[in-house]
Amino acid sequence: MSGNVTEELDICIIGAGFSGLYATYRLKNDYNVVCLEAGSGVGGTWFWNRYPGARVDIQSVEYSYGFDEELQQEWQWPEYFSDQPELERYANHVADRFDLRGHIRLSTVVTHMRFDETANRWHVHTDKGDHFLCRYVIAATGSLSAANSPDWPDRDLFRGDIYHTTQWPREGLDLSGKRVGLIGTGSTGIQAAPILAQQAEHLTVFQRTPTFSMPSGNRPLDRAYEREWKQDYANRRKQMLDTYGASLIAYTDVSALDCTPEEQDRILEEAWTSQKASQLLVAFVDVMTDPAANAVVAEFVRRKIRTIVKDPETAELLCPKTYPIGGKRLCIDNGYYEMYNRDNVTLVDVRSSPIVAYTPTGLRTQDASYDLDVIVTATGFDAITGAMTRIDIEGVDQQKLTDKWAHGPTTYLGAMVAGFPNLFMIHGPMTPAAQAQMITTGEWLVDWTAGIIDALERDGYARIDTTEQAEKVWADEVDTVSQYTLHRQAASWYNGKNIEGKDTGFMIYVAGFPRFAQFCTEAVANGFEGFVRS
Ligand code: N01
Repeated sequence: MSGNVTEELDICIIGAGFSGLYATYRLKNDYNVVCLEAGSGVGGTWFWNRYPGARVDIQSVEYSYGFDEELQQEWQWPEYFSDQPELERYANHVADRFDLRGHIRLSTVVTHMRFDETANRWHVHTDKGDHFLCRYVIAATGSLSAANSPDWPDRDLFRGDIYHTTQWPREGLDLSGKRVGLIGTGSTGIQAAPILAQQAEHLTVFQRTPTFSMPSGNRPLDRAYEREWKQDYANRRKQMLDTYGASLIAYTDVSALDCTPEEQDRILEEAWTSQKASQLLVAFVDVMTDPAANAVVAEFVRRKIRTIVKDPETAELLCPKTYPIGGKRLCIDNGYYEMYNRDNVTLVDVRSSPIVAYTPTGLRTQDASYDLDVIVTATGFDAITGAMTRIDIEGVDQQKLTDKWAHGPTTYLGAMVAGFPNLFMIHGPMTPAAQAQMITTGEWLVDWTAGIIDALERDGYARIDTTEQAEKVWADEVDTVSQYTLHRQAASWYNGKNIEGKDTGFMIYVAGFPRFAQFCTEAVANGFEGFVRS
């Protein structure tokens, strides 16, 4: 933690993804702000995830910024669900349009941070040798930014190339004539697979857990629809924040259990073809709360899989049967199940016979070896906590964040951790995170955080912290609401069970964004309840 201070700042923002960019915009005129970004470009998730097929699963008129009326009126999305290049272009446009670049330091990884209790300053160090002294740190580090690459032995022996989906080469890959192995069938693997199958000589998909997916229905954005949407944009943004997932999909009061089988089928068929991701999960009011209602929807998807996939054995292997639909995040796809009807695609079950090692020519499972030229690991993320715990963070009394979170994150409102003053997280652990549309809720969270900093400045405080008691109250709320849903019944990145040995408990707030925002707003309105200012 040594070295001379290279720069003094009011606020250090970590991450130039969509929340970090907006935080930079929101704070740059009132404070001396620097935004540190590990990537060589802005966009966060949409900078790193450039694998074939990367595309958002929320309509772009929603999944975009609302802070500037001219921007939201002028920007035209070519497609209903934007692909990665378009989202990266948008992030760059925003950085240029709002003069953010002067504040952003690219290719700069924050390595360690230490809080100086006497001066109430954070010392922030980077891999470039910077040593910033800051009054506040805002970690806009993302929920899904720390890649998870299982460490099977003998990786060095493999003579081909290995790519995690977050490390896809910018110039793309020529896969013609190649035998490609894809490990992982979450949202990422499911998006990439159909395109890899088109490009490669052969695609072998290694599946540990089958995933529920529905067709995305992506299409060119209808200009009349866009015009109509934009006529009432500001109001629509407000309405979005009043919905569970900050998205204007069609919610219902109808219980699956009050419908006849024919009615259930009609409603689910509409949801399946709705061209709105997640619509299946809200087709009935009780999909995520009542196991019997959930089973109706899950069985509907399994019937779809069995109808689409011609080989019965492959179809059966693709049918998820061990957890509720929605327990893991519902995927959207562009021809994923149909892909298994191609002659050049093989599905391998690595649940019954796990991958044990790389070999010089591919991969070995417990029972067989597979010859491959390229291995793609779509094995997800050390989610929610990983981006923070990969930074060496030391708070008061030299306590390390990794020690404090050894058995799971503790936070107050997902924003602060007791003993780590003046450090705010955006979309931190125990927030709705990806349960709610992350650009709009990210703007909301940045505004709420900036409001706290503004109030501290106005009222002459130098330090804000939270307490273990407040963390406990919030943990109880997060835990209590999760008991009413079926989310806990799946091993996923929501509870850290996607990674062997990760011990976190349930890390997402699943009672919806409006209730979450109400807690945040009321805490501040009630004299900074749960916070300690000094
Ligand atoms: O990651 P995942 P992801 N051996 O954790 C498998 C968002 N997103 O990158 O299910 C074998 O979901 C793992 O198996 P299992 C979205 O929020 C959005 O796909 O743990 N397999 C699983 O199949 C999403 O939820 C969009 O048994 C192993 C896969 O790898 C989140 O990002 C697009 C393994 C990982 O799936 C994460 O999605 C993409 C092992 N040792 C992502 N370890 C859209 O907007 C892991 N796996 C559309």
